Amino acid sequence: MTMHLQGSLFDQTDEVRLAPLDGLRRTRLGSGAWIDLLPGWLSGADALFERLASGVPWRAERRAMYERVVDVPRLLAFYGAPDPLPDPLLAEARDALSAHYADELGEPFTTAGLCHYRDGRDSVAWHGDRTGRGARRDTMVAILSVGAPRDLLLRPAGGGDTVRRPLGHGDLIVMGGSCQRTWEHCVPKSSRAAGPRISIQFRPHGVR
Ligand SMILES: O=C(O)CCC(=O)C(=O)O
Repeated sequence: MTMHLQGSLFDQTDEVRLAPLDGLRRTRLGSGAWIDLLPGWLSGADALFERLASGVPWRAERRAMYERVVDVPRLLAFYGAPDPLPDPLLAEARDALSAHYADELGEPFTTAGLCHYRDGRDSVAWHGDRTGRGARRDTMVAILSVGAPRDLLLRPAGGGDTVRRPLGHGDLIVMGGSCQRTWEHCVPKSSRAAGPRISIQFRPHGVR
């Protein structure tokens, strides 16, 4: 199953290229959590979207939820540290992030999780990436977004005001510090007609 992007509506550039990461801007959320944002990190993102949509072996999963087993409302793929990534541009992105954050993170980004939101009905519920080291230590999760714009929402884990960050075609967001422990994030369903979106999440070893 391949869902195509109406490319020319999103990105007018043919050259697929990552911008320098020194354009990242940090927002401190509180409790040691922060987000870095770089809109338009990737230009020419239509081509990457099409390659990933058609080339990644997407899995539809089902999960136990309370007393029922339900469809996970998005398609998934995961590449662990030893796995070759499905596109050379993803390796370039991972390596650029690892170099940029080397001092602050102290380890490289090694895994890539991919989510394919087929339309506005697909979503991810409130959560923190707390499986593994994200539960105990500060870490970083970097997300490159391609395709239809969707909102990423963040809120303090104990409750509080929600922060909304619209993620567009080629945008980068990095959640860092204590963000996975002290805050939660989600991509809510959208009642607006939303086209397909692919999110690529880079994480260090042992963070899920
Ligand atoms: O789609 C996104 O940008 C967020 C994905 C996410 O939070 C996750 O898969 O854990």
